[in-house]
Amino acid sequence: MKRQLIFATHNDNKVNELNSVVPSILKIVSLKDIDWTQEIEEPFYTLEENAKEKARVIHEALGKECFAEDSGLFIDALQGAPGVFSARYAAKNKVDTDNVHLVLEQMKNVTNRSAHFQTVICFAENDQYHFFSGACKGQIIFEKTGNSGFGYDPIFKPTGAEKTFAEMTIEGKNLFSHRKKATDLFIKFLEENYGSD
Ligand code: ITT
Repeated sequence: MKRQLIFATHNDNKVNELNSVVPSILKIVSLKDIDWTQEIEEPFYTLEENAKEKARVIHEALGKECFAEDSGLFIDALQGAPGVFSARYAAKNKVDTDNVHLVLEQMKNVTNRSAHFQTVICFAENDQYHFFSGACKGQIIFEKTGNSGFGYDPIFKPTGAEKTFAEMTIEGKNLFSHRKKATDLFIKFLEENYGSD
């Protein structure tokens, strides 16, 4: 029988990326799948605390194990911005294209293009919280390139790649991705603590 795990997210792209990585024994159930429409506040200044908050709200409300993740793009020349505020960098409502345009505008005359994505997954079970982290280094390019993915994918080229994340398939992105690295550690933890079946 499949093991069901709630992923406390409203972001379908994150769910698709997770589903491309998790073993078939796991069934990922998103907030949409359980008809949880309320937005969960992310009031903190670190990915860890916000990931924990999303996992905690659902864990306490439903009394079931679940996980959440918080991610961000950290740009060296912008002192780590947009960072933990990546989803709402340009304005309060989350619009990916506005965020991307603001970054491109701020980076217009900047020569240091170094940046990294970071993901922190928080897994909540029996009122305990476990954390798994992954990062991906790369460069911010000058123009949006590619139509796949989400968020800042069209302006981020990972180190060692010829393409932006938005020019890659999910499998291609997984060769570099922050989210894939964090998810691998999470899966390893589940296998070590619960077995692989
Ligand atoms: P949930 O909180 O519901 O999980 P969200 O989209 O609000 O979904 P975050 O709070 O973690 O997610 O915000 C992270 C933002 O950072 C996200 O909206 C994207 O703009 C960006 N981001 C995160 N991971 C990314 C990735 O792999 N590629 C491109 N952009 C990414």
